[in-house]
Amino acid sequence: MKITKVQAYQVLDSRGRPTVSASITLDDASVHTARVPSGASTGAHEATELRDAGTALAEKFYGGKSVHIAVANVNSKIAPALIGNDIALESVDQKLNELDPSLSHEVLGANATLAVSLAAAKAEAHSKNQSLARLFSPTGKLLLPMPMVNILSGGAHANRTLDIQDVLVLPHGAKSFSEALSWIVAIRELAAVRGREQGLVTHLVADEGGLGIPFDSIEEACSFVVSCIEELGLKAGSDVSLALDIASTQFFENGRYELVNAKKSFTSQEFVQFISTLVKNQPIISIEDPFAEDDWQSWSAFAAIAPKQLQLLGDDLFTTSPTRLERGIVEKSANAILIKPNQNGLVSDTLRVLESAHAAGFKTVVSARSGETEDSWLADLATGWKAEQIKVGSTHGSERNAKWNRLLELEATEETKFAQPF
Ligand code: 2PG
Ligand code: MG
Repeated sequence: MKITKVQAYQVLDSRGRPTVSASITLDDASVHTARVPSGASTGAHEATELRDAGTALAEKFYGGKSVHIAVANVNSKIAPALIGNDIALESVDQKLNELDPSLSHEVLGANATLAVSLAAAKAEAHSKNQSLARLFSPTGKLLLPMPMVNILSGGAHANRTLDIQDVLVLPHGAKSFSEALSWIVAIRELAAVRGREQGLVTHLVADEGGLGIPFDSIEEACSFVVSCIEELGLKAGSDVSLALDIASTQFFENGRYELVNAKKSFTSQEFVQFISTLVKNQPIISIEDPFAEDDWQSWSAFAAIAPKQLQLLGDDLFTTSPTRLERGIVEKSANAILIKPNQNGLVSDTLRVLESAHAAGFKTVVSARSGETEDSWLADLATGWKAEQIKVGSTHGSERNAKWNRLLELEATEETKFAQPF
């Protein structure tokens, strides 16, 4: 099938900020639309998100965040290069790389390239009469990823109620995806009730749907979630474990890790010790960005002493970049990578990063952003790509539940297997 039209326009994400939506029309008149997410705790090495700030196109009331330049790049630069071509994700991505050979997609904007790339993936799946998940995994059982789900939020997503960004849970003892999700909903609900009873502030629902309950110490926040897990009759550490996103780049200042709520300040070496003690004292099975994005030394120092079963997960460290992943493999900085398509800018290049990670024995967690849309493509990508884990925030907010619901749909309608990464 051939591409007859490519059109982008500006829409809103879950924070009410503008983002790019792109549609590809095929010669059977079908239209395939994709919307891109946007982060708040973004890494310095992410692909370029083009916004209008400082240009004549900036819309006053969006505070410079409008995306008309990226939209115009799709409509006037990308569209003419694609119209008339056969639909195939690989060739669309190749064309996008030719139009903007910069690694960070700074010419066209990664928000422009990713929107078109995703629309192309959906359009190719349609042309083959497949779902998006099946485009990448045409035969056999689909692998449903283990959900890593946000219970408490802090950092940039919740007005810094906690020093760290997220306390999440991994329900690795569940037998199915739907059972895993039911445990998580119960844990989150109970956390809200018990928080209220203990006189804590529980009304702040954070950017990703987690509870913005303030805790001065990370240990207290962990213990609170563990008590909710156990009250439900689940075993912390074997049914459900904790996963933390420390997002430490956010509080790394002048070479020190500054925990403002805890009123503690650490050198890199001291923070390696602090993290080491934390993972010993709590049933933590995964820890993301414990060290800042360019503090490579601390990453390798901690990796050398970390418990073997601990997932040491790089987000801002790797920013879904092939070169940064390569360095992390060589320097043994981590053993897992967060995969965010909009940190990279293209679907097929993101898949290549995931494949290199798997080849190096790394675990992979496909992840949404704090600013999301109702689009559910991430669930299909995680499944089709055989990523064994997925992170999309909490179980509140339709932009989050769109992804969980798509996974429930795949579980109900396809031959699937539930991933057991732990
Ligand atoms: C992260 C993501 C999602 P953001 O740090 O992992 O939780 O946050 O999209 O704000 O970068
Ligand atoms: Mg992160």
